[in-house]
Amino acid sequence: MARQIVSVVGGDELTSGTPYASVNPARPSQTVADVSLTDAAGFADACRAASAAQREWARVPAPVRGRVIASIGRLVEANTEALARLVTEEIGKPYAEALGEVREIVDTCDFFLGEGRRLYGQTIPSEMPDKSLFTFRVPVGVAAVVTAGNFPVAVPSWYLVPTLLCGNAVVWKPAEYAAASAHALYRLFAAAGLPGGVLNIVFADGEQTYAGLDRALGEGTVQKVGFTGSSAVGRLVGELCGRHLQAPCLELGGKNPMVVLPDADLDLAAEGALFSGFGTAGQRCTSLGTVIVHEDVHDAFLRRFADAVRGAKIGDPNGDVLYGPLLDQRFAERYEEYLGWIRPHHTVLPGPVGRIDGEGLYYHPVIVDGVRPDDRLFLEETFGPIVGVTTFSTLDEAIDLANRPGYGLSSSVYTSDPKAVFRFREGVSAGMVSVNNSTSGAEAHLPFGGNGKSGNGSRQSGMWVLDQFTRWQAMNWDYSGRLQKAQMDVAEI
Ligand code: UN1
Repeated sequence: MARQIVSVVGGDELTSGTPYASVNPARPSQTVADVSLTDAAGFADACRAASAAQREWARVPAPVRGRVIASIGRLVEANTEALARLVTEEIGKPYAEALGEVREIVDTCDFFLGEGRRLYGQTIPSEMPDKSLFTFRVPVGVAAVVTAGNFPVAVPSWYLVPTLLCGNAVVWKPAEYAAASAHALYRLFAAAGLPGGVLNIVFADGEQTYAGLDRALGEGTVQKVGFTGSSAVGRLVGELCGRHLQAPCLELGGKNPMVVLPDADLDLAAEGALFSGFGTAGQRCTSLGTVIVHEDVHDAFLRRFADAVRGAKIGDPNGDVLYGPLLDQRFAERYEEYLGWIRPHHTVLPGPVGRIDGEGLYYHPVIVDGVRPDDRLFLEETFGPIVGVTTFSTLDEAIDLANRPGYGLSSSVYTSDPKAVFRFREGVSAGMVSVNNSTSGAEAHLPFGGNGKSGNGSRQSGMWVLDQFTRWQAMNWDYSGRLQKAQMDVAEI
């Protein structure tokens, strides 16, 4: 029987709402969860509940909040297999990758539990005697976190863990098609002893979420928005936040390039292209978009890449496969539109294009050789198992091509020349650069994020995320007993 999933606000379940079925994309006739979606008013209520709970949570000493994070990590670790199985069932992610995703939550908890004993401020010298200056990190208040379903538990943890650690309350709106996985993670967080109202989970469709967020921002019950999803929706979220004078944390799409220089290990490059282009069925924001390969090694690389793709196993995500089905029907439909961007000047490898016969949302892997810089396939994110290939003759040209689509999330360069590595790093607009490695596979303690159409420059993960979910407060303390005026009473020597 399918699970019944409802929003939880201030510790209470919201039982009424619009029904939505989250299905198994490997067998869409199987419902994984019957979800009840709330509306804009429900979303705004959750933000009010979070606001009411936040002040008390912020007064819990940060090291004690760190212990709660430690408990979350232990609970997640103890439930690794069950959570990974559920992720596989609900979004079709291969089980081995789903295990890795759960591991990433534990890594994130491991990193931040100690931060509860740091969260440092500073002492700063004053320009006047008998006066001291200090800085403190203060929680922003309530964070509204809206996440995608391709990483239904790891990427949300990148927000939830540091945000809660810093003393904020959270309203989390996960993707509906990954509701059961999100709800399972929520329950583990709640079981670790978070007071009611500090973490709220709300299921709602995109339109109601947007309207609810608008209302909450207007009421002053949300101080920071975190959004992971498409560049198109990220723009709407950014505009909405801008109207309320807020800068959101945006983690958006990518058209991530892989540059293969003539001295590259071509076997390694082909293996990297296979994993970063087709792993997770190309549905990571860090997935490879286009291989930009030097003209002298194009044929030799393409042969290896096509052979690797031909040998890839696609199928039941519980088995040993490179990838399983696409996430959900709506992604399959959108992906079929992107396949329409293939043009007569393209060469398609290794074989058939489109849906694989059968019930699940399985698609053939596609390499498109000969993409040109003005092709849609070169310029736009496709979020599916399709990778373009184009050529270059100089490194400057390769860097230009890498930056042309205007995203700037991840990138990779294959070469054995350190000079080329550093020139590439300096020239590429991406927030992340891999050397002789996949575009995907970021680790939980490095800054993660992009520029341009990939985001507004905010970074998640590691200590950098603290600047998103805390604000600096400056304090000065004059113990001279006189009114010392800054700039006017500077001490003389
Ligand atoms: C995403 O696709 O939204 O770097 C995040 C990676 C993962 C995270 C991807 N650790 O591939």
